[in-house]
Amino acid sequence: MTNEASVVRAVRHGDVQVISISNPPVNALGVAVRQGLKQAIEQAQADAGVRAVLVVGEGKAFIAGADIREFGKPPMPPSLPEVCNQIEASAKLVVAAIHGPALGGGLEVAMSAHYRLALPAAKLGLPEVNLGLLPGAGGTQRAPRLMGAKAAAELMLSGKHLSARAAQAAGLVDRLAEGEDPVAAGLAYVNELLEQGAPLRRTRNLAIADKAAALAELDALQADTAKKSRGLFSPLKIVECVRAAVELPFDEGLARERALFVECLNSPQRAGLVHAFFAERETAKVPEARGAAPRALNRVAVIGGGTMGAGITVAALDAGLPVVMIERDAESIARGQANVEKVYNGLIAKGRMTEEGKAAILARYTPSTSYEAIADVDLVIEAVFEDIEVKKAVFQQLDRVCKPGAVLATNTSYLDIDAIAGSISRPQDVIGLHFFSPANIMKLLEIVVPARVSPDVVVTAFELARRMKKIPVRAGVCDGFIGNRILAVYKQAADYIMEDGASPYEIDEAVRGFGYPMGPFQVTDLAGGDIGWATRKRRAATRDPKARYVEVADRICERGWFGQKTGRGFYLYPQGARVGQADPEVLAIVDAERQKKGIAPRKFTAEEIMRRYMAAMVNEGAKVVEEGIALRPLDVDVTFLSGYGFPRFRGGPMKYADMVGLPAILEDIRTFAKEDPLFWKPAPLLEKLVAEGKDFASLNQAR
Ligand code: 3H9
Repeated sequence: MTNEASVVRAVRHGDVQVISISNPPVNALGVAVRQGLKQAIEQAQADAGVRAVLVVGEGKAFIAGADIREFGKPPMPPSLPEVCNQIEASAKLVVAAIHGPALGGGLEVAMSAHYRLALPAAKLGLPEVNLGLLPGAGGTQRAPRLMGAKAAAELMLSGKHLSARAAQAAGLVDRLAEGEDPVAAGLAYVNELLEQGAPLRRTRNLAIADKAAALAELDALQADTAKKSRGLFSPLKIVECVRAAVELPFDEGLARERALFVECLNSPQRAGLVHAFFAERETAKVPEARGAAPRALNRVAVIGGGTMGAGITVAALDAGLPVVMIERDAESIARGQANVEKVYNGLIAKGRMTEEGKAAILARYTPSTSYEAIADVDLVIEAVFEDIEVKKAVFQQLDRVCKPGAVLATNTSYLDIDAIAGSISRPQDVIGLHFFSPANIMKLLEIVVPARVSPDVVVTAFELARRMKKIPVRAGVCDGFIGNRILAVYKQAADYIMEDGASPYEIDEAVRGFGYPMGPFQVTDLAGGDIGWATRKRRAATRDPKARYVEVADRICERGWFGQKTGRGFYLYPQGARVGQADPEVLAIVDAERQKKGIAPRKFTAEEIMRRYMAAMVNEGAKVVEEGIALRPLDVDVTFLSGYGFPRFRGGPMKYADMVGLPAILEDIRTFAKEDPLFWKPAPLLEKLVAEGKDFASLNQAR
């Protein structure tokens, strides 16, 4: 248990009281820190020998904000707004010296000080919006007074971090200093201010210039935010708070902020977003990380220069790694190189990269048609055609040329990695690295752990993810791993809903209404219907003949309608349009399929569609956890948040299920099972949790 004595220290340097916060890892403002700060400020007021106060953070951060772990628990005094007001009201000069992140409540503390100094590594921001919140300790009232209403609102709406220099230009910081020691730089600044007889400049007393213009700018921002915030609750509340800062006296503005903050705090979106924040940091905590260290990771190779191989190559180059790309012949490697260059040329066209920048990156890129060129690399990622025999042939080559200890990874999205590993002499070095397309952009990396892999190979894969700034999720071997396996099931549910009466357009609309950027049929059209068609044909022989099979997509593919690239799929894309139009011929195909099976179509509301869609997703998610394919429910959540467009404010499918309540989800599944008991088989884990009165969160402790 922390106590205020250890997390906040007050040390006199002459007549300056240095209050330092020491609450690793990021000096979050938990109850002990708030108590400690309050006490230290009170002591400084009472001590006649103290002329000024300097607030600093120890370690890497100034203060990263409120302690996010306290949200949703009963509030414990003093509140942060109270502490901020007390700092601002200090009768002695207060200066904040910022040398690292000063985020959210951390910046609110700094804005309550009378002056702010920033060192080069400072990062200032009000990122509460990312957690479904707004700055709730006076930030919405003080930031507009320091930097202007529009700039303050934009900072809060974007959640962006400003560098020391940018923060000074914006008016948040009064002085820049060199170095890394906030105490030394801070003391010099405090003494200078004392010498000058600088006034106690309280932010609350600063005026906002030209209120009419500020309000007009906020009107425009409000309209823009309403359009862009896609179902998010807190962005419009942020604009409302900044409006209050312009229109109302400071204390009334604070009261308004408090009321709206509490609304945000109590919203399910806050619970979902905070879950997402922590879940993304938990996924790297895997059993293999205990006791194993990563292998060397200085040079990598990518086998294959297609879309996936080129995307992975770019991701590795962007991470600063030298990359050898292997293709089978001169023509293919030229195409591979062109695929890589296309990415950088796109950046140059957008003005986000220079020709020199591109040349510097490509200096680390070596194209080759000879496997001998990868004899000394530390890690190889195979990204060739999705066929087990083709992949095994590549791994034979890798086994032959790679140095002992090289990590041999496959980017397969569903093939049996145990079988690939078993086909060579070093199964302990084989792992799955399932990137998502476009691999240089998409954050998710499924790290697929076969039975015989050595723990240090798993740890090396996580290290690669860290360097590539990917979000890694550990998955076990099965058809589709975590993401594609669950996707296949809810996609099937969507097909059933379609055949039973909803149009693909109604289903897509319901899914978008839930918060997804696109519905499942739009995704099929974007990815290309031929991909799923090929998979369905391959699996036809092994499909359970008793399982319901919807043929609509096959009828569409048989006509050569593969989606956007062919101008029509489930939707019509006239003249290469990116947004599809409803197609009466597709509806006729759906109708014909229904008639063939004797299905009388019925109406589905958006809510009914989503209940089925989500029940299918959650049920399969539970099976994936139960089988150990995902370590914890949170790994399923992160997979869908970062790889499948699941709305972040809902926290992921398993968090969503917890919020709806597992008994309700199970009841839905049992009801649907009356129509189709084969498809709607409740996951035993779900039944067990309901019987025990538990939720998925109870399984989220690191395993
Ligand atoms: C707020 O302030 C509300 C107020 O306006 C109003 C109040 C009334 N609390 O990210 P990392 C943990 S809302 C608790 O891996 P990095 C994190 O979970 C807050 N814990 O490091 C991890 O723990 P573990 C507004 C926190 O160097 C460890 O610290 N502030 C908090 O890549 C290291 O984190 C924000 O939204 C926290 N506030 O990045 C800032 N922050 O080791 C959120 C971090 O057990 N934080 N942890 O897994 C960040 O953006 C990044 O953590 C930061 C460091 C940039 C600071």
